[in-house]
Amino acid sequence: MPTTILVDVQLQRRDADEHEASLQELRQLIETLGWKIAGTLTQKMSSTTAASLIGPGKLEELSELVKTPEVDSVVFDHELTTTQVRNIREATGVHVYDRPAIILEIFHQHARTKEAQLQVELARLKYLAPRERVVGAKERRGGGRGARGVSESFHELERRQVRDRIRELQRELDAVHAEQVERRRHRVGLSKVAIIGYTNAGKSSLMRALTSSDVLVADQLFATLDTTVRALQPETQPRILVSDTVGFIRNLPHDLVASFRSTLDEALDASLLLHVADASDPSLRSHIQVTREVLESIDAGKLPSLLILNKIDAVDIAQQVLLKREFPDAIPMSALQPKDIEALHERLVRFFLDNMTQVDLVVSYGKEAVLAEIRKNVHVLKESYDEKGVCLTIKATPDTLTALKRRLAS
Ligand SMILES: Nc1nc2c(ncn2[C@@H]2O[C@H](COP(=O)(O)OP(=O)(O)OP(=O)(O)O)[C@@H](O)[C@H]2O)c(=O)[nH]1
Ligand SMILES: [Mg+2]
Repeated sequence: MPTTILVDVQLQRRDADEHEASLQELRQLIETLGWKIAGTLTQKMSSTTAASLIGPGKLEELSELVKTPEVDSVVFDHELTTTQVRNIREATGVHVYDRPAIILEIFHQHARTKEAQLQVELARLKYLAPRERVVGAKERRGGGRGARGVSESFHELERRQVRDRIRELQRELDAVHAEQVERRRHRVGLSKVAIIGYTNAGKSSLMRALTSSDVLVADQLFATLDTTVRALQPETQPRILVSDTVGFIRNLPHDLVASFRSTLDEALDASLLLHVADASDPSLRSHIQVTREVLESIDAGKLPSLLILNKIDAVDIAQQVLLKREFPDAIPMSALQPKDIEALHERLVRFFLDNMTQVDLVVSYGKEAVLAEIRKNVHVLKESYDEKGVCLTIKATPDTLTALKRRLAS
């Protein structure tokens, strides 16, 4: 089993509770990977050093610790620069990870679909390749005259290969995305709800319960990487589609956010966001904050959303009262409680009905495909025929109407 030493860098200016929560989360991330933590080295400091983050004395201490035979890496609870990774690796002789690198490793392990695999490879190349490459080139440099020139051309070659591969991955992903956009464009008239929130909040559990599906639920971080879409069950007229997405986490690597943007686009496309938060987690507030920030960063901050305080069964009554006062508009519930699911189901149906307006439209002959879709997915009140086509009176949300008009005009 890969075994690691955790380096806990405590900067004086950091909030103590926040720091403890973040460190605990990093432990959980490492466990999710299936790695063992052989020990923790704590370094309290007022400022970090540019060369190796921690001071030379601590670095020596760390080098001693990694001499334990089974230890093959060190993980820093702090983001490291390329130079720092290189220097620490040189001093210790083992792999060096920081928080973003660990998250990337998990995504790498968990990617199932072709798209997720492409996204992760792209993010890994962008984040890890520069670091690995610097180390690799240095190692090969070796002694002797002339060796330097050889390794540098190696370096150049690798750099070009990485660049080419990034371009190729980008092309493949663009093709996948174009296909998805096309598919979404055709899913006209559907009422869509997206489940989003911090990792391990219970999003997939909620998805399962609302749609009677068997998506993966696991007590680990980033169990879900791909977006799944299913119809709300029992089925409603019109149908409501629910999607489950990748979870958010503090300090999500930027390249990952960019790579997973398309996955989150599914959420952007929804009329309503179900923001799921784990009410029993002491870091509830910062989880809600991080989730809102990520939503802002992908321009989804303005979408209507319902805050779900999930796992309320694991919260004591006194705490529940406080939560109610602090989040008066939120829905306290448990994804594992059938009566809570029923109430949420009703609330979702009501949300769409309340947002619908009644309109008349004519579907000209020859647009049978659109007509079939309207009959399936839109609330039709009246239907008659005249020489222009089929005259319908429907009830639909503004989003649906816009999409429908676009399709009828094309
Ligand atoms: N007590 C309790 N546990 C819950 C509830 N909902 C979910 N869980 C548990 O929380 C853990 C995480 O659930 P998931 O549904 O996989 O969470 P997720 O948000 O999809 O997680 P990721 O996909 O990893 O981001 C599982 O062990 C669930 O059984 C709840 O209402 N109460
Ligand atoms: Mg999940």
